[in-house]
Amino acid sequence: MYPVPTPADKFTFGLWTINYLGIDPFGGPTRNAFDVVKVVEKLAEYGAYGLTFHDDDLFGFGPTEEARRNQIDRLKGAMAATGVKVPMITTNLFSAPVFKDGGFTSNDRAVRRYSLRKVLRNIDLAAELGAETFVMWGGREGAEYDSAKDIQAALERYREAVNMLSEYVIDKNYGIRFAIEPKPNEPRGDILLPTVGHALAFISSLEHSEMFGLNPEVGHEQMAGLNFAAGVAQALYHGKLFHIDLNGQRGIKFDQDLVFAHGDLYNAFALVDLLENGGPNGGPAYDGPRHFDYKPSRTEDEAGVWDSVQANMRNYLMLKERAKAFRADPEVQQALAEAKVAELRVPTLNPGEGYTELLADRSAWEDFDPSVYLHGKGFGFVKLQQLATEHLLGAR
Ligand code: GLT
Ligand code: MN
Ligand code: MN
Repeated sequence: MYPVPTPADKFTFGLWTINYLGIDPFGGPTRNAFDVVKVVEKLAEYGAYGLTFHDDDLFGFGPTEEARRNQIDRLKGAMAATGVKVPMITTNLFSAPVFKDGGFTSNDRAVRRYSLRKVLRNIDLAAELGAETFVMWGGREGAEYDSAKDIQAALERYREAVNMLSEYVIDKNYGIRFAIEPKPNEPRGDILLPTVGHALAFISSLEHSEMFGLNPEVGHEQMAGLNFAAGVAQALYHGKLFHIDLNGQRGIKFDQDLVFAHGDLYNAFALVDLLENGGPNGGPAYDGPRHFDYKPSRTEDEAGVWDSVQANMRNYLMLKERAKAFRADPEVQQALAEAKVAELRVPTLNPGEGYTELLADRSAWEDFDPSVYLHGKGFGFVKLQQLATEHLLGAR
């Protein structure tokens, strides 16, 4: 039996994920979109906590004021009826032709000014719906050709844009934080702020850097061959994991957006273990929404869409159970001790020690025998990984 999700698990879904029509560069839609009220009702039925969306997911690009308000009010009605929350919203600066060279960093200044107005309008909506996080995925902020984009100018324009947005949130007293979502490529040949590391460096340059963090996505780091759980650990280390996009990816290829854990299962296990058990006292290291940003495969009909919604949550909860059992297993505890995993938390220098004391410490050099590390002093990491495998496969 699998565990049953409840709103306390804080599972959220993008409206664009459930309403992905199956369009890819080689073929048109294989499904119709669901009405937002139905999506909210279904999410409530399955035990999810919330829904997220872009402006254009809810009322399309360039709606009349009346159509926009009507959809917002219908969503609010469904939220009130079900208790489903909207903890995050975001703006689409990538679908309409006007954004073909990006929003905040388009070479065309008029497009940049229009983009800022679109985002300001959506920040107001985020505040109206009680969202705490505003995600910025700059899928079109990039280029195909090196000579076509002045990267340093693009970074400066991005910085100018988000500095202004943070001023707006402060002046309006909105209590919203921004989460930048890196992606290496697709739809652009190369995207600005391609990885967690690039985004962290950029954030440190902002005027109100405390208001900016990350919304890393499993597949986006894995598309670049990077270890997602390790990237998330670094984001946590810097206090910058503001939100997270969970999905599945199998290797370095186009962005697959598979169901969470349907890609690199080991890394999904490591990730859930980190989020749930990686805090300073062994508790959760992250308490924000567990947001699924995936695409129900093009092959699925309506039943397949709802199956995939449930699969995301079940996989997370099953991995959470597996990770808990892994941590509680005395053999694992012993293997962790043998592998000296906790020893890395011990500072390398003694309290008050500097290079003078270290240079005087004979045990660190003169009396230290590095030769015993040849054919000895193994760490037993393989044994530990095998224990993880046995827990992951339900053999323990
Ligand atoms: C788009 C993208 C996602 C982002 C969304 C937020 S939009 O679907 O593929 O990774 O999280 O803008
Ligand atoms: Mn993706
Ligand atoms: Mn995403």
